[in-house]
Amino acid sequence: MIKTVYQATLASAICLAAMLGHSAIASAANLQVQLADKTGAPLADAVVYAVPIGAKVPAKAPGTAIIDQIHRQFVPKVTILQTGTSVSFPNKDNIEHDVYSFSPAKTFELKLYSGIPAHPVVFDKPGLVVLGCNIHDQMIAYVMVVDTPFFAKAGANGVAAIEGLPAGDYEIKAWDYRLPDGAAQPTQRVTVTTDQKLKFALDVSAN
Ligand SMILES: [Cu+2]
Repeated sequence: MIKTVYQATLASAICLAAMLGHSAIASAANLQVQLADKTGAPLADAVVYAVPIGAKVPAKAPGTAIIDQIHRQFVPKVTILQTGTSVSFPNKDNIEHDVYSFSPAKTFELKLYSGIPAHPVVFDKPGLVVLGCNIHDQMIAYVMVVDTPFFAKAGANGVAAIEGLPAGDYEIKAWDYRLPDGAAQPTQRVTVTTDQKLKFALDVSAN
């Protein structure tokens, strides 16, 4: 008798899990993207983003991000964020730094400063923004500004995971700072219904 009740409970628990699993799949999926060069070596810090085709990008309040200056380097070197995001640039060194960009997507300069600037910089247009410091030539950072909340950056293993994608069609676009200037942006079209994996082999050799 006890065993029968246990089995019935187990069966309904499995059924419930299946139902929950099904609804989770119907509402959102995860896309795991492997980013590598043409030899198959992983591209750490490569970025990827998903642009819905024939569907509106869900509204999202503009977020915030931080790009530090530590030991005369921008940290992180690569940032991907959604249009409208405010970025602060804390200087954690005991020397002054400057932050400038000549990129059309965001042209600005934070003149030599210490500490944290009073106002963050709002990245209000999509595109690639390249940052420098006019004192330290080796300081360089990249900000990829995208018109979608669905994006990710690869870890050391070259894997980037875009989470919570509603089912639908997407253009998946990849970018890596090692790509030659003006290179066509690698793009793949996918139909997302459930969790899936994708690979990009980027031709960074010409750089
Ligand atoms: Cu500097």
